[in-house]
Amino acid sequence: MAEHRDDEAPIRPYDKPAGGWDALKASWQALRRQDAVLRGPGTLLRTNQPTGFDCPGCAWPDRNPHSTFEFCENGVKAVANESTGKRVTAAFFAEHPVAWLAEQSDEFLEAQGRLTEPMVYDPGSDRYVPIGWDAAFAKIAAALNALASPDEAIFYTSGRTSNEAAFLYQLFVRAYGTNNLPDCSNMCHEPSGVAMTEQIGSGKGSVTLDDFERADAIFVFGQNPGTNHPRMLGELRRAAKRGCRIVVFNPLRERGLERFTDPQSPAEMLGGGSTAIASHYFQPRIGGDLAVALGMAKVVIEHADAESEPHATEGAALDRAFIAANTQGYDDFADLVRETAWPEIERESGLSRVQIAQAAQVYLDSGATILCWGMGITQHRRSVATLQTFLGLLLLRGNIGKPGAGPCPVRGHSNVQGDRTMGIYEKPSPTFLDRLGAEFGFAPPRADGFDTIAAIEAMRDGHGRVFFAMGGNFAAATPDTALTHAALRNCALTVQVSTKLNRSHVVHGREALILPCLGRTEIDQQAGGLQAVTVEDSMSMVHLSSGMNAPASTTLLSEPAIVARLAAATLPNSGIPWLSMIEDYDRIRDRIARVIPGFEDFNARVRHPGGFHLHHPCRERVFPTPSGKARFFAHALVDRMHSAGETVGGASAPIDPPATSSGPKPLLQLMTVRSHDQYNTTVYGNDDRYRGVHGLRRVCFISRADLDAQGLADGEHVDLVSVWHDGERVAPDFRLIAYDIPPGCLAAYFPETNALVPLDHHAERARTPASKSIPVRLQRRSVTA
Ligand SMILES: Nc1nc2c(c(=O)[nH]1)N[C@H]1C(S)=C(S)[C@@H](COP(=O)(O)OP(=O)(O)OC[C@H]3O[C@@H](n4cnc5c(=O)[nH]c(N)nc54)[C@H](O)[C@@H]3O)O[C@H]1N2
Ligand SMILES: Nc1nc2c(c(=O)[nH]1)N[C@H]1C(S)=C(S)[C@@H](COP(=O)(O)OP(=O)(O)OC[C@H]3O[C@@H](n4cnc5c(=O)[nH]c(N)nc54)[C@H](O)[C@@H]3O)O[C@H]1N2
Ligand SMILES: [Mo]
Repeated sequence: MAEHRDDEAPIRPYDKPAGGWDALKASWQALRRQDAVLRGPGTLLRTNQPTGFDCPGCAWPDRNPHSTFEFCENGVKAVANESTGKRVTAAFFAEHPVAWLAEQSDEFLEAQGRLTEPMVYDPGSDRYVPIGWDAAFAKIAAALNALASPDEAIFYTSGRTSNEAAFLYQLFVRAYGTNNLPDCSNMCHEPSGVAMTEQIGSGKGSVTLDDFERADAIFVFGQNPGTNHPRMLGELRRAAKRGCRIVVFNPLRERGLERFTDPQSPAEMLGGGSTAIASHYFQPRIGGDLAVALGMAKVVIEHADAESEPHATEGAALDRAFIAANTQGYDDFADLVRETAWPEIERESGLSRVQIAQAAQVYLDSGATILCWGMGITQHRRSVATLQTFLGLLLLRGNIGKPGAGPCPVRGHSNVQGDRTMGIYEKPSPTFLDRLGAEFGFAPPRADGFDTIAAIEAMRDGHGRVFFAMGGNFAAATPDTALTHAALRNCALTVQVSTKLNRSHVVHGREALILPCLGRTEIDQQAGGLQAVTVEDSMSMVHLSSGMNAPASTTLLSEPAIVARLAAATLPNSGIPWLSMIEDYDRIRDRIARVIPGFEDFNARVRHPGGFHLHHPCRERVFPTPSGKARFFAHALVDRMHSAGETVGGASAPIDPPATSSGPKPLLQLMTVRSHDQYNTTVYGNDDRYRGVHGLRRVCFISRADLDAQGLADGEHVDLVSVWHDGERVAPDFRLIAYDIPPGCLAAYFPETNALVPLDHHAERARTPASKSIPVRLQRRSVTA
């Protein structure tokens, strides 16, 4: 990439609040870059409105469906990128061989604009060439029907797919005969689902935006909303203004969690004011959160043990009535917490006892507490244990099923939660399969399918032979890049349903197809008239989304139409009325209403302004676990079975790094995070404004102490080398930035660093790649740029 001279100062600490005029300016630039200026503002005014489309940015809910447009810089970037005026045509593909495209950056591929017609790979010329839709579907159908078993096919989903497309897609996949439905959730909030389902009987967060107005304290663990959920800052700002305590745990001081100027507030914008967000900001070590939660629980239980009248409720440390009536496992949890020693907690968390006691005091003083988390918690080896300890902390004081309180996993993709609700899941429940089979008159397969990691292994080993992706960018989002690319290339056929060109089109199987589809912002016209789709946000609100831009090309099909036509071609005798269902999406919704509990009378209810809230039993303190109670889980801080070989990162560390290959310097722990100018694998630009980085992405944040200890200098270039039992992996040439980050910890951006994440380094039980705890050493580059 282009290197900057020092006088251009690529590193310029940002001393302003998040948001403000800079956010407006960045949005305007994003629109201009995409030639989206003319259509942009009109398009934006319809974002997250009752008659518009759901923002393809993130899954944070909309405050008020009747309010005016809620501004969000990164929502603007997402919309601008989709409604770009640029086009990738057949002429573009004729000009550029795939080998050449493969050498271009992710940013270049994205910047070419919207895909316009179906293309098929021609090995003779090493180019993508046009193919008609019918021929494309016939080709995929033939490949699927030629497999020895349906389990040799893999059907990935990214979380932008609408409920209607997702429902049809999983129906097709199961009617075809497999549960191989990995999705982006496998790399994202899977541990949240695993932890909470076992613990409270539901994998979804229980809070709504109303609760944000009523909480006394909000804890934010491992999340960077200033960049990834900007509209959440509006909520946190309102809460802070009314005196709610906001306690942040993050190894980095993320600006959005410190100070925010709300672009919605004329007073702040014109008066140059801002609002302090966090009342308390703690910087634990990467992977230190299990220790933090155990430490906070220890303070709470110590208070309870010292109470003279343990049955008094007013001001009591524990909600004993709730614990007795609604939970099980308290005694074991409390014993474990009492046994866990402070020196151990301090060492693993990287925080002092005094700091943890401060946080615990906020918790004890609060009558209603929300606990939010993001990828800083889930993408670790022991994320399920950490989350179950978070939930235990909430249960201690009855902070679930009461106003202003509860767990709040902050989801990523705008419909990732809805896709799961619709059955995009490799481990479907028997009840779901029974209902699906009964509605459509077939016997769904019962064996669990592949998750993302198993899918990569299957392709590598030759028993995953057809890979079909409904959106996303599998080749760039997944871990262990070299291995994953080889696995994809090992497929007989890869198919990508996409809006934009990306890495997954140039890392392909022996045969390959690109199927371009409509985006959220676009008009979806079917035989039965204009169609709307539905989505479910991070707080279980289901609502309509209807595009209003003209499609990027007249050849595009909607995702539901692509699924239906592929299904009709592949399964001509299924008896399922695929093509009739897509004439009018109400017909799909009628089926959803009959198969999925909570969607009764779907078509009528979703047409109420703002949609409807899916019932969450835990809000009424009904816990659909086998025992009917919420469960405490006692997870020891140091997993003694696995602790012998630990060298970095304590509780979330790898279990068996080699003793010899790391040399004399201790390994550091790398977290891979998003910059302000990217949407997952889509790189909008090379700035990370709030962290003070300009024009660079290959950077690595490091503490001064580690620079000294490693004998390296600020600005020096290194290779990042991850150290694992099966060998080393290298990501070359990162510029070191001296930064306020705890010693032993490093941060760099993904996807550039995905090459470093070993496929078998993942969350226990949930199997989410441990992309936030990669053991690395730094290798000085002999020639620095
Ligand atoms: N603009 C924009 N919006 C997005 C996305 C995007 O890429 N761009 N992606 C979408 C998706 S799919 C998702 S899942 C979400 C992701 O949103 P986030 O969950 O905010 O994702 P990350 O950028 O990975 O940030 C993780 C944060 O956790 C911190 N962290 C890392 N390790 C630890 C740890 O061990 N402990 C603690 N306490 N903190 C830690 C990091 O410093 C960082 O602040 O955003 C969604 N929204
Ligand atoms: N190291 C590391 N790796 C990570 C993460 C991390 O923090 N660190 N985060 C993980 C997380 S949380 C997630 S969710 C995954 C994301 O994994 P994915 O969801 O697979 O990746 P995205 O980058 O969101 O996908 C972008 C592509 O989606 C396509 N697209 C956009 N809109 C649409 C649409 O409306 N329809 C269709 N069909 N296609 C569309 C475009 O072609 C675009 O190129 O990455 C994971 N990978
Ligand atoms: Mo995600």
